[in-house]
Amino acid sequence: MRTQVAIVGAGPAGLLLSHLLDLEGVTSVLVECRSAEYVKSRIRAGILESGTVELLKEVGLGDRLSEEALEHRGIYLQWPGERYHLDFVEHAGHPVWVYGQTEMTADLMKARERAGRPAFYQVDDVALHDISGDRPYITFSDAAGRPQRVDAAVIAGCDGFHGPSRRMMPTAGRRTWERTYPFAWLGALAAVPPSTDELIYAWHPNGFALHSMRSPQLSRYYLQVRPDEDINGWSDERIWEELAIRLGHGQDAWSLQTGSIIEKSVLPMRSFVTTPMRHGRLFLAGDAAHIVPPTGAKGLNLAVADVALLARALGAWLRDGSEALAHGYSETALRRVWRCTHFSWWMTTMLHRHGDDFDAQLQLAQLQRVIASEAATKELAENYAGLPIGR
Ligand code: RFL
Ligand code: PHB
Repeated sequence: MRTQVAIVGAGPAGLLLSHLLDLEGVTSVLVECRSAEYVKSRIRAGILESGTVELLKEVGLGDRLSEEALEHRGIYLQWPGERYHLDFVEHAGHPVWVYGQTEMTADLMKARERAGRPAFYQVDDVALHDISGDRPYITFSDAAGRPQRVDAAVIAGCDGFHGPSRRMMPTAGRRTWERTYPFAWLGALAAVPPSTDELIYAWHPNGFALHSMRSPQLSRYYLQVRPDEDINGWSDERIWEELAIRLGHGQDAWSLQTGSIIEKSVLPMRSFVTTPMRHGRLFLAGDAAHIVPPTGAKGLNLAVADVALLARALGAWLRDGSEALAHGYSETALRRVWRCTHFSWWMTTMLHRHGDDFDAQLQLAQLQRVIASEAATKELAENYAGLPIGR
C-alpha cells in the first residue's frame, strides 16, 4: 500500500494529524497496536485550552464539543485554611474547557470513519524502515496476522512514550532530558456530581489533591501517592476519606459528595524531552517526543499543538514542494514544548509534598505570592489557559 504519510499510533496526535492532513489534501494511513475500543476507553486528560478548542471547531470537529464541553473561567488554588479562585478570563483573556480525551478521541474516530481514511488497528510488530532515505516505509502484521507494508513520503511517529518511533532516531546529535518525580498520582473516576464548579488544586501536608470532572454527573480525582503505591491498598472508602481531608479547607460548610468509583489506578509522573523532533523522513509528535507531569493539564494540548504545526508543514512540502516549514518544525514545536515543560514542572514542584518542612514553607510562600501579586496570578493564568496555536 502507498500513501503520503504513514502515521504510527492512533492516539489524539495520530488521529488529529490524519484529519488535518486530509484538509491539506495529503493522504495518510494510520497504524495502531491496540483495538479501537481500547483506545477509545483509555481515561486520560480532561482539560482543553481555548486554542485547542478553536482549532477543533475550525476543522469541523466542534459539533459535540460545542454542546457538551464545560467552560471554566479558572481554577481554585487552596492550602489549609484558604481557598482562592484564579480567573483566567480576567487575567489571560480566555477560559479553558472540560472535555475528556475519551470524548475527543471518539469525535476523531468518527470523523476518520466518515471520511473513509484507512486505519489498521490491533497490529503487531510495527517496524520503521529507511527513515534517512527518500523512500521510507513501515511493516507490520495486521489484525488477521497478515504481513503488511505501507510505503510513504514521510513517517509520523505519534506512538506515545513507549512506541517504536523515537527509538529509531539516530543517537548522533540526539539530546534527551528527563526527570522522574518522587511521587505518583492515584487517579479515580466516580459516578458522582462534582462538589465544585471549577477544578480545585490543593496543597496539603498529607500530599497534593485535585478535584476535576468530566461532566455534571462524572467526577475525576487525583491524590499524590508514593511512586510504588499498591492500588490494592486503596479501598473506595479510603480514597473518599483522604480526598475529604485534603480537599477540605476549613473555611465554610463545603463538603465532598461521595459515590461509586468506576475506575482507579496509579499514574507515574515524569518530565521528558528528546530533540530534535525530526530525522530525515521521520517526524515525532506528542508523547512520542515529550512527556509532562499532568499537574498543568498540558500533555494533550501539546500533542494537538505539535500536529497542527506538522500538518501545515507536511502540506506545504508534500503538496506544494516547499520544505521550509518542515525544516523549522522541530525548532518551532520545541519552543512551546519547553515552555509547557517548565510550567508543568513548576506547578508540580509547588503543589506536591516533597523534601522537608523548609520546602513546605517555600511552597506556601509561592502559593501566597500567586494569589497576592497581579503579575504572579497572570503568569499562572497565561500558562494554564495556553498560548495561541501557531498554524
Ligand atoms: P498517546 O495517547 O499515548 O497515543 C499513542 C498511541 O500510539 C499507540 N502505539 C502504537 N501504535 C502502533 N505500533 C506501536 N508499536 C505502538 N506503540 C504505541 C498507542 O497504543 C496509542 O494509541 O499519545 P499522543 O497521541 O501523543 O497523545 C498524548 C496524550 O495522550 C497525553 O499527553 C496525555 O493523555 C497525558 N496524560 C494526561 N494529560 C493531561 O493533560 N491530563 C491528564 O490527566 C493526563 N492523564 C496522561 C494521563 C497520560 C497517561 N499515560 C500515557 C501513562 C494518564 C495516563 C495514564
Ligand atoms: C483531569 O481532569 O484528568 C485533569 C485535569 C487537570 C489536570 C490533570 C488532569 O491538571
